[in-house]
Amino acid sequence: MRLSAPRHTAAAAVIALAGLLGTAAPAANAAPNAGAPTARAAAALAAPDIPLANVKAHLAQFQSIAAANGGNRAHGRPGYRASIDYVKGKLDAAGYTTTIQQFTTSGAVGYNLIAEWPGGDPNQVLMAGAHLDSVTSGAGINDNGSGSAGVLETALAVSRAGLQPTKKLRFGWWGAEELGLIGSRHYVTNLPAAERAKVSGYLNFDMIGSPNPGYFVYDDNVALEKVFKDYFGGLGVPTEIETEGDGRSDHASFKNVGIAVGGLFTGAGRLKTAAQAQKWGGTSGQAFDRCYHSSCDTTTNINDTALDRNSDAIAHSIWTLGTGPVVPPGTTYENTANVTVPENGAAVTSTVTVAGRTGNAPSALSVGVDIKHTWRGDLVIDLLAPDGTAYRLKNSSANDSADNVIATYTVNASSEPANGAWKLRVQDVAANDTGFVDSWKLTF
Ligand code: DTR
Ligand code: CA
Ligand code: ZN
Ligand code: ZN
Repeated sequence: MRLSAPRHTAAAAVIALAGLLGTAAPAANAAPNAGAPTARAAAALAAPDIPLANVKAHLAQFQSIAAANGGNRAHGRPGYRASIDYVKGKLDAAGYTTTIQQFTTSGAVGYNLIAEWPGGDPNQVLMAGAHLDSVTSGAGINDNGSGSAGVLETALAVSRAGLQPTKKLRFGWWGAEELGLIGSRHYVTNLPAAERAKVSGYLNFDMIGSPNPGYFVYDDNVALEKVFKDYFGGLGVPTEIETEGDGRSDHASFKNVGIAVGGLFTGAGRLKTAAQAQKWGGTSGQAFDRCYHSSCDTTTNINDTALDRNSDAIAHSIWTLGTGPVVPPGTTYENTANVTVPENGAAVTSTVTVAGRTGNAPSALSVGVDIKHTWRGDLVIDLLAPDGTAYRLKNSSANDSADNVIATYTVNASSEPANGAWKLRVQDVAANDTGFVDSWKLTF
């Protein structure tokens, strides 16, 4: 019976710490005195300040485009294509590889713009995006020139910095969001499954400069939410969870195919409460954006502080997630502590802690189990995800009198955030025969 400290915790902590300190940890299950670290994990770099004036210059361009094209930048109208051409021109000049993806909806051609920054691990894609279309009633400067400009200026800051990210940075500007997330859904639908699996996270920015702003953070993924909460915490700005309902912007297209999502929002037509005005300033009883979907959504419909803070938060998220440690596929998280399984008694658990990942666990999560027992048919074995969701690995079986359960199971855990405390739960449900969990591990 092996008696050893659970290497998983130490290993995961070392991996996480190494990611910050810039030295790689040996694999969790590496043999003692394993060779030099296989790859240096990069330390996350600090993001530059995003100049508010630059972001507002993009908004001024969007306003001019709308004025020159019938007063809007809506799907199917010339102002939208002119907006695409403006953003594309800036990115091409900054060294990005850009692609325009066409689609048709409501009888008109729509366009998505995708931009990739050279370098980074193509198997670990970090994506950020914003819808570029407005409604037909106006220029759509807050909704969503603000998000489009914040993402654009962050991409330009990456170029100015000559950033060498650990992840592949990909940016998207979506068409026809106002018609029902059409452009982003077209993108993910046409992204092969193998390519989707490479996207470690998608960050969405739709309305980030509302004139009576709130500071809302999407809570769809714990790791991505934390990046933004930590940023605003550092500013001393309280945040709230974005609660205007899932599915209200392009992140839903990505979440619907199992990609981890996060993002920021400063509010639309809902009224700011007194409590919110107390913590954020502004006017209680008034909408976060009184010009939501209206002709008055112009460059005067922006709160500079909110736009500045959120643009800087976008940069923080790209630098933090894009230059931080890339935990390579095939990393193992193991617990070798022995846990006695009570004979015909209560279930016991053994925990491995996963850290440093972004996104969800894979659809083929490998669960290696090593349980010593004198009648394995007595045993019921489950994998518990960090949120408690149980995945049955093995049922009991009265006739299976063989010794030990030494097996590897594959679990579709793609709906579970990767980071957190995963547990192996084992119960002996029959009399006689005893055993213990010798070790178990997750590999992905
Ligand atoms: N659907 C977005 C505005 C919107 C409304 N609720 C949310 C929540 C999260 C992001 C965006 C929104 C639009 O009109 O473009
Ligand atoms: Ca700034
Ligand atoms: Zn809108
Ligand atoms: Zn919007």
